[in-house]
Amino acid sequence: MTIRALNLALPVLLFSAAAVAQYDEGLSAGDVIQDCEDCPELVVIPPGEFMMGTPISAREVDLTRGEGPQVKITIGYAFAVGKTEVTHGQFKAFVDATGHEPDSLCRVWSDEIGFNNDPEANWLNRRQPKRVRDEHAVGCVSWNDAKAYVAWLGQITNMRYRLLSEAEWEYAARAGTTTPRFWGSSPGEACQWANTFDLDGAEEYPFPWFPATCRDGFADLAPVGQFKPNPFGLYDMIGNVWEWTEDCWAATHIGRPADGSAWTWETGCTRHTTRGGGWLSAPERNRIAWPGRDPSDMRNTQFGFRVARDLGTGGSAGEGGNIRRMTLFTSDVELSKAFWSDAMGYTVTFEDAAFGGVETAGSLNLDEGNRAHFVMMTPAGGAGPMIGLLGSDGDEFEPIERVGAQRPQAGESLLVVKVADIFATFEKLKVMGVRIASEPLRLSGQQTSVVGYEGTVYTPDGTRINLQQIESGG
Ligand SMILES: [Ca+2]
Repeated sequence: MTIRALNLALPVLLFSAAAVAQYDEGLSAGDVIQDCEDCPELVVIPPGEFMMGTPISAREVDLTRGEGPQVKITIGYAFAVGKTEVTHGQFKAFVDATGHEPDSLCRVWSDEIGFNNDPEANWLNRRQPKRVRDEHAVGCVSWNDAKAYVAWLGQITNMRYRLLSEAEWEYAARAGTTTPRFWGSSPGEACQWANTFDLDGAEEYPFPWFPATCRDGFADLAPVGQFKPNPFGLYDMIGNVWEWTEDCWAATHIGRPADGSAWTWETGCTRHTTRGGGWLSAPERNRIAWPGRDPSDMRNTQFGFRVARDLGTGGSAGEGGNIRRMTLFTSDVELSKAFWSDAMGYTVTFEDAAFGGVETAGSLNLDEGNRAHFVMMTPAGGAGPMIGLLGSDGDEFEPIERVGAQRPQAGESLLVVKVADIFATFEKLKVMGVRIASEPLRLSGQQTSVVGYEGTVYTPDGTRINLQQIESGG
């Protein structure tokens, strides 16, 4: 489901002569979207350009980390960025759904031995905070864990979720500002904007560096979103947890892609850039431009991440999860309407007058110009007429007659045709609260004359539905 919150800039724009730029999915800068109940909320970020890094003449600049000289980056596309860091509760939903097990061993603080790689510490038990809540930012997760999480989000939503590139991260963090911190220059003003190492932290933790000379109310990790957002409406872009980015770390910005894409090596890399500082880091590292350089499998109590997502539909990038067409058949018209409009977030026009010509309310997750159609077919064997939904991702709409040879057998209540990733569909259904009766399994093709996958689910009202992917035909 796509939830659109009020654009925060709307009251101003109402009195402005300038038109509000509209991006894919009909979204504007500042819109907040959420693709599923457990998905992170996202803020739509406009295209733009900025100078990445820190001027070499700046008072605070760390050339050993490659934060200078500056390079100009032009981001020619709007995209969506996690409003907050990924939370413990959101990561828990991923672990529950997938069984993904982040490794134990996390770098934490101990009053007895200081910083140490604790083999008993993990994302569930990070020592700091002593008792983790769902609203806390997730921590003790590696770059690999973060990549697995965004891949899963892509699968269950069929949206292109990913980590931010380092350039996108800095662009989003700056939000049009050019100062070392998005509130200005002074680390001593951090406490209304960010959870950094402060006087509250210094009372509890004897770290060997100076705190910011203010009190933010948290000695260690904070729940997300406790401080003022930056001008883009993003929270904790400085402080709380460090955020993994897609990029390989490099000792300079010279040579990096100028279009906002991630800078990575064909051979892969062992160190990725982390950004934004953290609750225990020194004030000079809690700056927009200061990059961490950390091993992909490293876990640290103050290391988490934030997600990004491309606008527009088309499946998860790199996962082969594009849903090109999907067809749902059920003999229950009302169930079908409710299932697709409520559960999948589609707006569907019932083109067949027999079904009332009704356009359902709600959001349309297909690109402009794409269509989703309910179609009717009469299966062999005397069962009653069925209706289905045929959607398109931008390819020309293909009528159901194309798959006439694959019509369902009598007694089958539903057929999904040419869903590119039936497993992604199952994950999506799980998130919707649909009970999975049987996981997708490969068919022999004996009964359907095709090779594919099938599984059975129950809708929330208990109706049994068979799902099937057809690999051939069409
Ligand atoms: Ca952060």
